[in-house]
Amino acid sequence: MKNINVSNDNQSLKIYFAGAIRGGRSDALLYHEMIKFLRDFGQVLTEHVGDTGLTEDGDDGPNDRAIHDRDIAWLKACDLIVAEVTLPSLGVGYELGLACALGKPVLSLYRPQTGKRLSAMIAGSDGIITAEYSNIDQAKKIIRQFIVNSCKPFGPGTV
Ligand code: 6K6
Repeated sequence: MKNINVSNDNQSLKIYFAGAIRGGRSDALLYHEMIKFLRDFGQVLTEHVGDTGLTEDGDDGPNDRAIHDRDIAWLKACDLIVAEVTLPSLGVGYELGLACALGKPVLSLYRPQTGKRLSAMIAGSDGIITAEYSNIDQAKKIIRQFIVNSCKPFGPGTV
C-alpha cells in the first residue's frame, strides 16, 4: 500500500494506463477520457495512449525497441495500472502479465460485447481486478474505488 493523500498531492501517485494502439484505435476517445480523469489522482505516465491523433500504426514515436524498453521501465516504476481491455491488444496483454508478475495493483475495465468474451487469462487472473462497465461515468466510479482501495489515504482531503 502506498501512503498518499490522493487529492492534495496529485503528482505522488504514478499511474500506468494501458489501451490498444496497434490492436486498434476505435476506443481512443474513451482512453482519452479515462486518462483525463486519472490525472486528478496522480501522474499518468502513458498519456500518449489517449492521443486521438495517434493511428494504429503506433509508429510516430521512437523505434519498437525504445518503445518497449521505456514502457517496461514505466511499468516497473508505477504504483498501479488501469487498463481498458475491450479491444484486444497483444501489447496490453503483455503489460498486464508483467504487472501481475511484479505484484502491482491492476484494474482491467471491460465493456461486455455481444458474441465476444474477455480472455480467460485476464478474467481468470487473481492478480487482476476485472470490472465490467457500459459508460464512462460507471468507469470513473470503478477507477476511483480501485485507487482508493489500492492506496492508503490519510487525513482530511483524501478520497
Ligand atoms: C508514439 C506516440 C504515441 O505512440 C507512439 C509509439 N507507440 C507506442 N508508444 C508507447 N507505448 C506503446 C506504443 N505501442 C504500444 N505501446 C504500449 O502497448 C502501450 O502502453 C499500450 O498500452 C500497449 C498497446 O499495445 P498494442 O499491441 O495494441 O500496440
